[in-house]
Amino acid sequence: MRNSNLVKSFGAITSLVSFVAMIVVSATAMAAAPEPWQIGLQPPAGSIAEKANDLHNLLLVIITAISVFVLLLLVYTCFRFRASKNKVASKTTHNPLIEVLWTVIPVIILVVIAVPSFRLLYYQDRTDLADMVIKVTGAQWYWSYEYPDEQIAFDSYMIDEADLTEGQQRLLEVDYPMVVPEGTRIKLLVEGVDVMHSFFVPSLAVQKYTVVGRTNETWIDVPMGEATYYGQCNQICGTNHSYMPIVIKAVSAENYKTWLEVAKEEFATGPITPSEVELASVE
Ligand SMILES: [Cu+2]
Repeated sequence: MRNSNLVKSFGAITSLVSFVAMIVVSATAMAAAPEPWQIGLQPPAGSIAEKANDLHNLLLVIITAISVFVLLLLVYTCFRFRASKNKVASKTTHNPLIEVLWTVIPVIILVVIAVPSFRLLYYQDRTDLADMVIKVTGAQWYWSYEYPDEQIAFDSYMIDEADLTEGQQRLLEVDYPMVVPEGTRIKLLVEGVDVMHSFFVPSLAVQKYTVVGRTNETWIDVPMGEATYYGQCNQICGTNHSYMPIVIKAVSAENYKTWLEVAKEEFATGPITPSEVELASVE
């Protein structure tokens, strides 16, 4: 009883902390980026990230309870069985009840962890309800974004530190971000052209390896509200691995339309066929 109260109040405290963090973040123009002295995860954006955050909070409660229990057990054992009070050592070798308990209880804990883990794993794996498709290609050392339905494609390079303007994030800004309309579910087709990279945006809880010659699928659930989501390649991919950030800019439907008009002029590719993509990557 006391334990479940403890778990409840711990859960309440973590929810309160994330709630306050979300208010602070939304008050300072929505930008999902790492912050100096950050301890927890970035505030979750969209359903996948919210579910991942909930699982993280559940695991935090479980792992804290286990750590405290093991610590107390160690302290008690050191005190209770200290040499000065136990001149003759105990010869106990087996205790069936304890042995069953320390096998069954961890199994139950693992099952409690496995059920929500698998549920989330399958939820974030793919969606049938995508509003649009974007093909993401990882290259040494930049990202390419293709919008097959709009027939546009463009490369996205990091902005050098010397060229940053006031308020921009070091090592995280790019010249051409992936622009998406707010409140959409986007299917991402992820591929690599030279070595393995990884498309990782923490606030949207998406991380997918880009593998040469293989198209991986994942999706992002971009919530309502104009916001900038920052991410990075998180697969060690060569010298400039740290210099290929990801920027996803969520804009209103109206602004997206305006961007699309300009983008269609600037980044027109004509119909994209797989063979063309392959050829472009070879050149
Ligand atoms: Cu990379």
